Amino acid sequence: MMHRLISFLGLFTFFAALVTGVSAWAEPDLSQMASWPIGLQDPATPAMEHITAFHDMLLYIITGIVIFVTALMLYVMVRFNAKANPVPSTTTHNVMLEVLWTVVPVVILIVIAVPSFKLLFFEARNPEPDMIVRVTGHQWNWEYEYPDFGDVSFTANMLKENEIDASKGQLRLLSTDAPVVLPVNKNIVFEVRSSDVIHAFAVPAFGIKIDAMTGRMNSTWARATKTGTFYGQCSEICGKGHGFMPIEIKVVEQDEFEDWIVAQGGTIPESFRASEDKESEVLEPASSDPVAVDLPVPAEAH
Ligand SMILES: [Cu+2]
Repeated sequence: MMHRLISFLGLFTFFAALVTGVSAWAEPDLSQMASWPIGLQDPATPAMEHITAFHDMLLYIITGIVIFVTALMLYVMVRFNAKANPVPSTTTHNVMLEVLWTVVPVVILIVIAVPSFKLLFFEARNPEPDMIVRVTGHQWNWEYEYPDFGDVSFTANMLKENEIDASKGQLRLLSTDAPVVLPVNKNIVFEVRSSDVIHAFAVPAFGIKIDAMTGRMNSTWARATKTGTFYGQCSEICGKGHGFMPIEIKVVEQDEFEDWIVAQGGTIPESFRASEDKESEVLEPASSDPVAVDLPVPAEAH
């Protein structure tokens, strides 16, 4: 009896430690890149909110399928092994069963496909832009231009390890000497190109990843819904400096953004200043459940 109690206590302690350990492990701040996190980075745009919701829905579906198939297999192994069931059935057809195992997967695929395509179109069609940022990939840094704000352009290089100032929140391999500054709650279209080989402009918290090609321009869009610093990395193997051309984006309030543009020697067009009061097209998800959401289709850019 005592023996059993001790082993029960041991088991209990083990699981308690496991649960505590896992919850401590899951705790990293997902607003930034974190070591060994569980889950995706916190979304900073509607597109990433939809991606996260879609990912979570898929996780429920796949978990259900895994549990169901595992239970079926265990049942068959126990109930129909040679010892338990020495005389096997000779049944070869069962219409009901065959219809079911065709129809149920089709229904599951449709349930996945509908929100998947909605999300794909939502991301793929640029809304009416409030501003454009031209991004050019080079071996191995990123060049940024703000064509709507006069002559603002700069190249952002990764900070070397001895240049990192942790007190400013700078991060190794992610911080740059010239962060991209963007206004919050504005439709920003990124026009992405390359001057040499294929790179890819990717910012996980924005839910964007697009190839930077030579000889053509790709575009994607983001509407940051909160201020803060967000990081990305080149996501196409582009040579020996591939891991060392990070993207650092600071999202700030509009007046702070305008001050920054002026400090860079740029000018603020009247239309942009005016848009401060006027809400540009808001792309808010109506619900976190992608199946229930009727995603707004952004107006086509000219
Ligand atoms: Cu690259």
